[in-house]
Amino acid sequence: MRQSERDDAWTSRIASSGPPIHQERARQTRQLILRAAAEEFAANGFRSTSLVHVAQRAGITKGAIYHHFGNKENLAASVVEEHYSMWPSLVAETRDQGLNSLETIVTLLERVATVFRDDSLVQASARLQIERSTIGLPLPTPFVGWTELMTDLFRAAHKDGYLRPECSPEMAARVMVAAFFGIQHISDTLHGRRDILERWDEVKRLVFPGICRQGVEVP
Ligand code: LUB
Repeated sequence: MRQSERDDAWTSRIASSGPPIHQERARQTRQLILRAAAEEFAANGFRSTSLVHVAQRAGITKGAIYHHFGNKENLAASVVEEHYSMWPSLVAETRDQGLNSLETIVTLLERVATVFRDDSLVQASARLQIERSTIGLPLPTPFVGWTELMTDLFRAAHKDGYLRPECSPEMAARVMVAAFFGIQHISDTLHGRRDILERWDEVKRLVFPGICRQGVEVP
């Protein structure tokens, strides 16, 4: 059973029981647990995180965590799933700003860098992805979603004439996802992501000119 089916099975079993107020309370408790677990996973990693500490941080019982998620492995996998579910709304908001195709990419990645700096759920997911072999559950394959999304965005930039002829949207997407993953990982390891926006700015200033047609000004 895929993680998302497992997660849906847990959620639907809880959410479908009882009146709407109970379902809303179940949803809120689930979010509270995910956020508390993300703080613990981001700080201590999968193995060293204890559900007792997650429960204490969330201000609920350990039983409530078992009720919503079953075990620590399922909780970790749900944190990763929750992370990936965050991006579509951020992408949609950025696409709706009326920017051109190149501005949209640059603006989106700057917003993503900010989220990586500030959001413990994203930070926890990035760490759990690195520790994925210790979790023992299927997790979303990293990088695939972002590479597909960036390819789509660079196809628009290619159509608008912003890309060098020798740079395909697929190439641009692979380079940009690799560069972004690298800067967020190094910034996290060395500086707790405090300097991620400065590192992103260097990628923007040095990598984009290598992707864009001569004379295109990178926003
Ligand atoms: C992104 C990470 C960290 C890729 O899975 C992913 O796509 C990612 C690991 O989970 O950075 C760059 C946007």
